Amino acid sequence: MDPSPVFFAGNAIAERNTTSGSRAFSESLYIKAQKLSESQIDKGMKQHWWKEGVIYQIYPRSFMDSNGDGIGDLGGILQKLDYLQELGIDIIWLSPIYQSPNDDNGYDISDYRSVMDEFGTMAEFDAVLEGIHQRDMKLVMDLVVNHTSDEHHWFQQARSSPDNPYRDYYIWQPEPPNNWQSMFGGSAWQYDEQAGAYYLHLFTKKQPDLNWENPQVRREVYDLMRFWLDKGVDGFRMDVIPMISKRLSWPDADYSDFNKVVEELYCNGPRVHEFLQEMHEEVMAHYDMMTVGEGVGIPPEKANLYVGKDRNELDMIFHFGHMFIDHGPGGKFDIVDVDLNTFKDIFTKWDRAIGNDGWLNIYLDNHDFPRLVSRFGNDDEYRVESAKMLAILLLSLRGTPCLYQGTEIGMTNVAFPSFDDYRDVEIKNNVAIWQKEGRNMETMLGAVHVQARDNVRTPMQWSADSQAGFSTGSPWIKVNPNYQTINVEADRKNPDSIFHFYREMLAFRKKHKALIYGSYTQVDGGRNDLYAYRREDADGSYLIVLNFTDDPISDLPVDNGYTWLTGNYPAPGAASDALRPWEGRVYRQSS
Ligand code: TEU
Ligand code: CA
Repeated sequence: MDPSPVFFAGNAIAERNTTSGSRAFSESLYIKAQKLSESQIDKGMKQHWWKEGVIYQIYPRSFMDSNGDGIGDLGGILQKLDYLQELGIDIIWLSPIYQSPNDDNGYDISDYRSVMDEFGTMAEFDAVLEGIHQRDMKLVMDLVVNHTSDEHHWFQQARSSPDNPYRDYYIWQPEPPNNWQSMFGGSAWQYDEQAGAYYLHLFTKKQPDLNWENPQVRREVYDLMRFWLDKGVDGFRMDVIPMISKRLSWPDADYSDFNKVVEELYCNGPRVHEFLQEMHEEVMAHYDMMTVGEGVGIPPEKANLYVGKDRNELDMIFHFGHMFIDHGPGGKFDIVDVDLNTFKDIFTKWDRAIGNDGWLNIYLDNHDFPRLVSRFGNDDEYRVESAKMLAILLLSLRGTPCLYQGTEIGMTNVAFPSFDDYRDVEIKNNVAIWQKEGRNMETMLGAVHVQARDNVRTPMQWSADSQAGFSTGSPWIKVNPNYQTINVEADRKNPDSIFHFYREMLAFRKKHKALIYGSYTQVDGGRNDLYAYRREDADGSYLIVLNFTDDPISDLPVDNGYTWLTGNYPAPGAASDALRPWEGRVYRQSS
């Protein structure tokens, strides 16, 4: 009997797991203490700062407002660098801060070499960079070069005439050559009056795709990368990088499976590896830097083509398996139920696919997806416990962890009562489409509560003061009403808080290198309530057990050979004591 209970189906409608239906525990899966032999340890596993460091993502617009205009800015980031150092992170990834008309909050760039006015000045950027380096942290910038803003001077020139030297920077067609839809809904082809032609935009119509076939475009990109690297930045997160090479025969798409379209038509185009290798030779090879590709549309079996150690392309990617996990055939607002095994299988499959050849980034949320505690935990009764348990997961899988602002205090999704409270262009576009199609808008609002990107874009909750201490003015998007209980000030004061747990776990990870370089083996035997895995290297064998339910789990096959090292509850009386709701433990097995 295996009822496959629903693990999650969005926060509001989740039917929580119970342990009652779970499969009997298979003891044999807990392999007895066995140190890996010398030959099993990959001597070629190179050590790097970007494997050992932990990344913290800042979404500047929502992080901290220093001048009361309601918009987060560089001055605000500068004020909070001590806070980030106290937390114990190593690398900051800054979502775009470049000049932008903000159709997509900075992911539509009109000038790659200047700072958005709302965010401050280049002098302030330099101060932030210096402040980060003084604190022994690194800075990774967002590189958004699949597309620009339509307000970029390249596009302005390009549309002005067919003979303009910039014309060929973009992708023009006399008629839409296929049925492609943009990632945000609606046709991916837009007619431009001035140009008298259609251009391709895989995102909003204010984000025309660049034509990477043009070597001049590629040179421009390499130049702007060098501009920031020469200033001293330590690397790039590369936005939708698998999309840069297009399939020039423009095949039609079959939208009965949107994810398949993304993988097989929008991403992994014929020249993507050639372009990345050229970029590596021109740029990456000349700096001590890191790159992380947004690996949208990359299936596990293709991952090492991007990150394999001899490929000279990227250092690591973010994979999307668990981010698209609850997307139905109709996309993200067509939500499907998921069970825990599907979730675990994704990590196990990816770890195996990467092996010792490449490297992965591990993340459970970011500026595009719901809050991890609302999605994978229980953001109600067990918010604190489940947020801490997910911290253990995030910091003990094999790969460089990335945490998103607010995760360290267990910020949750928000459920605004009206579409008018939402700011994201994705929601606005979809609302227009749904209304036209006469769909039930109440149902859609429910789906938005679960999936909206604005769930993670509400202002960072610094204190219980007005506007959560984010701004003295009126924020560009409303604060989550739960800020009076969930905020940094409260968490810093409370030694049992999520914030302090993150600090401890970050330090713990640094001390136990097997959690960084050790092998990963899933050992829970496919139970629907528990996620268990080992991390092992020559120095030790660690067992991580994570309870994903509101109920205790009592049949843990852990004996005297296991020592509890850390977890999100006080130490158990005996190592084999039942796991409490949403409890996570890290054991070391004596040899
Ligand atoms: O996201 C690309 C992407 O494919 C998805 O994460 C997408 O935003 C999501 O599925 C929509 O629900 C990147 C950025 O992270 C995102 O913020 C930008 O909007 C997008 O590219 C365009 O630059
Ligand atoms: Ca501001």
